[in-house]
Amino acid sequence: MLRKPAWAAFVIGLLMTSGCRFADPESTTTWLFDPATPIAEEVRQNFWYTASLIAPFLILAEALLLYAIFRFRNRAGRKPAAFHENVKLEVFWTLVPAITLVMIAVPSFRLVHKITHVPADTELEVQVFGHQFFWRYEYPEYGITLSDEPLVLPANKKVALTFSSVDVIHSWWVPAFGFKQDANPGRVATRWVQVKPGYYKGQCAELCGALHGVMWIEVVALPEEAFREWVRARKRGEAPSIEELRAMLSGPQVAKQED
Ligand SMILES: [Cu+2]
Repeated sequence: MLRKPAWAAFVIGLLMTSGCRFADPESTTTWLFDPATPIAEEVRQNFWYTASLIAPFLILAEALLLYAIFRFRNRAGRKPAAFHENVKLEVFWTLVPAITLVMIAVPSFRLVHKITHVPADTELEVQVFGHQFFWRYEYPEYGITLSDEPLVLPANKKVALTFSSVDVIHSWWVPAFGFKQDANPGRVATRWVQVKPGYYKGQCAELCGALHGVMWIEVVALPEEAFREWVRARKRGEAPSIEELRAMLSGPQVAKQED
């Protein structure tokens, strides 16, 4: 049985992990519940695939452990078993996990390759810079800069994102996009997204200083026409608020796509 402090830690842990999602309806979106990109969909598939391959080992090992504890427990007059080696059994329990690991590794590496290799047909590039303690986004094509503002993306289009930092290491993490990318000073990493229309939340995932905890990330993926409208507004020097951006999400464009 768990002792009191262990129970307390267990319950607090449960509350903390559930709080991550359920305490705040506006909380960070996740790859498991609301994957927003093809990559995130595949990450979720890969998770269930891997979990289903691993689960039998967990269940079998725990069942055998319980069986051994009860079946072979010490009783008066019992002698401990004294046999050594069982080649057949050892070959079996080496080969089966080895094959399983290969079955997990092959699709996992394929997926990592897909995440890290930007397809040739991206339609836009956005440069992401980490700052203590906000994010800056540059759209070289449009001459637009967003500082400490939500990232605005064209929905359903492939967009290349480059990550870098002007000071310390940050990490750009919108869980619903299925990847987490460090933003390193002096280095550029490239990833890509193709986001469903919507509003997504994330957070800096690399402890970067005193205000790391408030280094939120907000992304609004606008349908094509709304995105063009936003670009025009931005070029006129306007800066639509997050409320206005989210209102643009529920325009006729979105309704059309849901048909
Ligand atoms: Cu940071």
